[in-house]
Amino acid sequence: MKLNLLKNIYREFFRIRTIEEDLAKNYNDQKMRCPVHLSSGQEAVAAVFSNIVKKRDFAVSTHRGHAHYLAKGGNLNKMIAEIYGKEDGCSSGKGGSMHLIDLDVNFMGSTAIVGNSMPIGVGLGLSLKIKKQKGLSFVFLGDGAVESGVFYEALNFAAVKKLPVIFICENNLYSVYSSLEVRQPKNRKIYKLAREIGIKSEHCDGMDSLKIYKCLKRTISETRRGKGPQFIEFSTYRWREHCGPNYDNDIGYRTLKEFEFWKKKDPLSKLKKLILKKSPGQKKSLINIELSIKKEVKESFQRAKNMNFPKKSSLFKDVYAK
Ligand SMILES: Cc1ncc(C[n+]2csc(CCOP(=O)(O)OP(=O)(O)O)c2C)c(N)n1
Ligand SMILES: [Mg+2]
Repeated sequence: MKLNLLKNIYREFFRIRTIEEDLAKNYNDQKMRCPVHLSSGQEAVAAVFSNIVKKRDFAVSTHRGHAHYLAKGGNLNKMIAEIYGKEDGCSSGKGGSMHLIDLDVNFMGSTAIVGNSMPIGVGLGLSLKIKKQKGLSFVFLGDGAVESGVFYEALNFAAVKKLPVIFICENNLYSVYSSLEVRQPKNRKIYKLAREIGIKSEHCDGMDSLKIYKCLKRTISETRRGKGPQFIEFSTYRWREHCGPNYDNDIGYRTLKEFEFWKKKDPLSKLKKLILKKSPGQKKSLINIELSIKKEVKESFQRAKNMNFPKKSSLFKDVYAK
């Protein structure tokens, strides 16, 4: 892979990681009053995705959607302001971390209801097909969403109508505190389930940027050429607690050994090592990338903290069901 592409992936990856970790650092100030589901540890798929997706493509996501919003080109200042509940937020400060949307870049929304964005993403795929427009619809989902009824409906409809939809399942082994073993039959693979529903489907290591790139690139180019929907299951792992800024390895639903096994796979440091091995002279350039991102993110937090809350008079604005 060309050095420039590797650096672009690194830039996006470092940016997402910095934002998630700064959210964690600032959360205990009690100024963000919405729940946050951080993706630290499992951001590699989003970082690579950002370097392949086109602006005209649609994307929808889940409660753990910061990385997807950013990777699709969502506005950082509006996301941080939203999480602080401020009027300049991408949902005018009324949605919080789990209701991100940026129509300027076709990020069509994330929702808190597990599985709920899948039919929206499929509907967007249908609209592209009916209007004969170029573009794809990307649906991000977690392994837990596979247990919702709408999973089958969404995949079935996309398969029958041969829609330009790509389902990206980030399997981080857990739904809240329940591991896959207690939720889904032993030895049943998620990607095989999708295949049985009638969608071309594969599994990929979600902790290796190069493998992710190859897999996404091939899949996306096939669907762009009209080959119908696809499903990719990426194996990955979240570092922090299900919801909130802390680590929760003390509460017993997963072992420290398991956590450390996955932590060692950190795809961000792996990518940095790869770039420096390929071209040791890049050290300074990577440091500069890191410094400018840290500055951008710091300013964004400062900006959000200084903003106004939505006015009382805007309470019923943008509300569709009264
Ligand atoms: C329909 C529905 N059921 C249950 C919940 C509670 N809930 C919130 S997040 C979550 C876990 C979902 O797991 P997964 O899809 O694997 O995503 P992850 O949190 O691992 O990213 C659950 C069960 C919900 N929000 N919506
Ligand atoms: Mg999960």
